[in-house]
Amino acid sequence: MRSSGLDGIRPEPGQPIVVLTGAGISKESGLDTFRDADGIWSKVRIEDVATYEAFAHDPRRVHAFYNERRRGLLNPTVQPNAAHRALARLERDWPGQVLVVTQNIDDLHERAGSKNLIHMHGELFKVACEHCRAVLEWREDLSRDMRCPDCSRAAGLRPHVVWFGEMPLEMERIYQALGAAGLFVSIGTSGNVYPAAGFVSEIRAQGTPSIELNLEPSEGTSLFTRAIHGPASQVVPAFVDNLLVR
Ligand code: BV8
Repeated sequence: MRSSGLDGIRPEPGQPIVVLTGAGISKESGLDTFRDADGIWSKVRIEDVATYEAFAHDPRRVHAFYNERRRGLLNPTVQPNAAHRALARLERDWPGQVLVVTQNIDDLHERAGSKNLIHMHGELFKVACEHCRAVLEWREDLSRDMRCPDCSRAAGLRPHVVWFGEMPLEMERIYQALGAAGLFVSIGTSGNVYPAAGFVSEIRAQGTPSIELNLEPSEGTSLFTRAIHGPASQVVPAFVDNLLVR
């Protein structure tokens, strides 16, 4: 039976901490996860809305899928929760670097105050132009006929989101951070989607301690040194308090 505290895995002051987050950290802010019973993939198929082929085949349907999620994220009832805020506090108060690598495309980590942050699967409030490669802030609905503000060409704008089969962003920087980490923390992810789900195996192979903070055991839970299960808004602040106690 794994112990649930930090004894034996507490990083030394000055050691970097890498935190991976997934949809579960935003659930208590009112955003759906993907693989829970009522999750996004229970309502729509990945093949229909989250691949480049889907976009090429039916751009109107893919735009509608992301337009609906972008409007949902603009809803004023959707706010960062105590877990997002605890990670911003950890970055501010931990005597060493803290990097948050999120699979999420919402902006709740930024709004909670996290600065050292990588969106490896892209961002809902950004669009990319396939003609001029510009990546631009975007909060309205998007459609195929809209013109790129930079190059003025139409039929080239897409959500700045990494679809299945596309390379996640900033992988080199992520693997460098994992290689130097004194502790790896995984929060609110089911461990289904690669390469993110493979990070814990890299960490384990280099002998770095890891901890999973999740509502329930993830696919890869046995690979973690430690696991604490419960809602993120409760277990993450308690974890951060414990880390910062000295
Ligand atoms: C790529 C788009 C290659 C944006 C997403 C092995 C190696 C490499 C690739 C693969 C591989 N095996 C298979 C692949 C292909 C594929 C893949 O992993 N498929 C899976 C389904 C098997 N991977 C890819 O295609 C990736 N690309 O590898 O490219 C390549 C190589 C060279 C050159 C070019 C290409 C791209 C993956 C990214 C896809 N895009 N999103 C969007 O629409 O959002 S993935 C999607 O899943 C989201 O980003 C999401 O974040 C991510 C992971 O899901 P989770 O965040 O974990 O969410 P989930 O619902 O699953 O789980 C939520 C968890 O929270 C649960 O455990 C739940 O218990 C918990 N929870 C719930 N409530 C709470 C809670 N926890 C705490 N508190 C709560 N209150």
